[in-house]
Amino acid sequence: MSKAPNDPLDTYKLVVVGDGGVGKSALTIQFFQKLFVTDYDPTIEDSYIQHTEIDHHLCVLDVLDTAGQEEFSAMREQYMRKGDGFLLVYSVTDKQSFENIRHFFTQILRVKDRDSYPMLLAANKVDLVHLRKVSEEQGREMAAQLKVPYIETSAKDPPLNVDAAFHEVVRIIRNQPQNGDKRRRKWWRRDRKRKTCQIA
Ligand SMILES: Nc1nc2c(ncn2[C@@H]2O[C@H](COP(=O)(O)OP(=O)(O)OP(=O)(O)O)[C@@H](O)[C@H]2O)c(=O)[nH]1
Ligand SMILES: [Mg+2]
Repeated sequence: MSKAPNDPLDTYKLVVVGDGGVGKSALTIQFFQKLFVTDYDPTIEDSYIQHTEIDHHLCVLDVLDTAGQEEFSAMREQYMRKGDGFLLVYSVTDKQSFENIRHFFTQILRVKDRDSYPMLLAANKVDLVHLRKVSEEQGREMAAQLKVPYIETSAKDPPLNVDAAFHEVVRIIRNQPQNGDKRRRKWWRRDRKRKTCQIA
């Protein structure tokens, strides 16, 4: 979270990640423009910015909609560095996209050099009931293992939990401990200890 010099409002940089075709752009466009995009046009990188009121506090939401397609995966570390919080999106109709969530999760923690980071697991396309391959139970179990909240979404009209998903990530960012308490990844702590021992 940061404050621009002339902007008294908190700015939250959210990054939407997940495999290609899971609905990252559809969710983002539904959130910002209140419409459902039916066509699939693979994203390279799009960003959206808007003033939003969340829990009676006005803030600036700066959302980066990323490329899920493997050919753009080299850009991932760069955008991960910029994010204050992440929406990890998979499609309930695509088992592989669900399994790949772990890779995004692990990469974010590695790039941030942290044990945990503000993230939310979003199970998208729940309107496609007959095509569903990943159950709510499996989704919740994954979320529990990763220790992140779980939400079921649909970007299709009428949207389900789209605003709630973006707002929840902001809440997680707001509720995290202040800078001094942020925990570094364990290996880093071990590494530091080892260095200290060598010096002594
Ligand atoms: N039924 C249904 N279709 C959806 C939903 N979300 C997205 N779609 C459709 O799924 C397709 C892919 O959606 P996108 O939002 O473009 O996927 P993406 O994750 O942005 O894909 P990349 O940009 O390649 O990473 C489009 O045809 C969307 O209309 C949803 O919640 N329900
Ligand atoms: Mg997209």
